[in-house]
Amino acid sequence: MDRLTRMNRLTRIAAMVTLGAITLGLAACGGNKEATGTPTTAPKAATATATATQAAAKPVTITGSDYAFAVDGQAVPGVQTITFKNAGKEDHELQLVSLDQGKTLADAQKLLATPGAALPDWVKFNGGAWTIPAGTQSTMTAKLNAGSYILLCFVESPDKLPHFAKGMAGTLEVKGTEAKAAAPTATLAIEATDHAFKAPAEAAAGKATISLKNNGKESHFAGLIRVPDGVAYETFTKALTSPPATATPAAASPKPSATGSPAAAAPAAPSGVSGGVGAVSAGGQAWSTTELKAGTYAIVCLVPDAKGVPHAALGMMNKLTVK
Ligand SMILES: [Cu+2]
Repeated sequence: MDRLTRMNRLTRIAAMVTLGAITLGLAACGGNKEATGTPTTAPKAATATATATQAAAKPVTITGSDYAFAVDGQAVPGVQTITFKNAGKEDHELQLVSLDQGKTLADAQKLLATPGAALPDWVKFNGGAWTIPAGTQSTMTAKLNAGSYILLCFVESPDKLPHFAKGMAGTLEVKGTEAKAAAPTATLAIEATDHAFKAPAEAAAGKATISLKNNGKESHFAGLIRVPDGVAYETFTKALTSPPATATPAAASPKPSATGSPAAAAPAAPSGVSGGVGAVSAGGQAWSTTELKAGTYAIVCLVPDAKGVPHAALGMMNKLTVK
């Protein structure tokens, strides 16, 4: 439970804290006017050019390690699918963020200097690949405009430092000829409101294509966490949504046994994170594929409200049975 508690804690770190920690430049932001050939090109030739560009477009893979993002390939405007690989030893996620209204890193830093500030309209969450375990991979799909995006990992290390503060804050430049790819067909379609999920209660084991449509006014994500075999869903989710103040004594309560019982060494247990769709701003939609195995999962949103309470504790937590 300890890692889940940590995940819970990290969500209390508002997004503005994250953005303020980014030390990369956004000079290229919005400067991606791509030369797509001569404007006088006949429509027929333009189509041929677009086709050739798409055929030549290299699939985008973003690899997360401890602690950095490495981007391979070129993301283009339109429906873009990105493979996310976790090559590290810790859990990692890939969250896409953009700054609207001409805002820059300096604006984000000003936001950081205002503790407890509400998330402003100009910070947009564009979906992502929610947390996956070391050595695994997933995909994320989102409709992207040309421009500069920020890549973040909110996962917290045992030392309590979030990964974005350790180097997992990068950029993704989206440019070039718009892709004509269609949006994925979801096998697990989820809709979010403030604060509830409308989601299927069952899913088939294997590759799931998850869609998250945000019909709320706040930002939401849909993370999948597998409940450990032998643990009741209610027990698991209660621990997940318990405030750290109560979770900490509970976690510390088992007395260390003389034999060093593995049961007491919960922090070493897998967190159960199984992918899902990263945070999406109000009105947005994004997709992600992940592998599900038979068992019970919790679909959760751990985005904090204005008081720091994770949405899961407000009702954004659904049981999903996979068989
Ligand atoms: Cu939420």
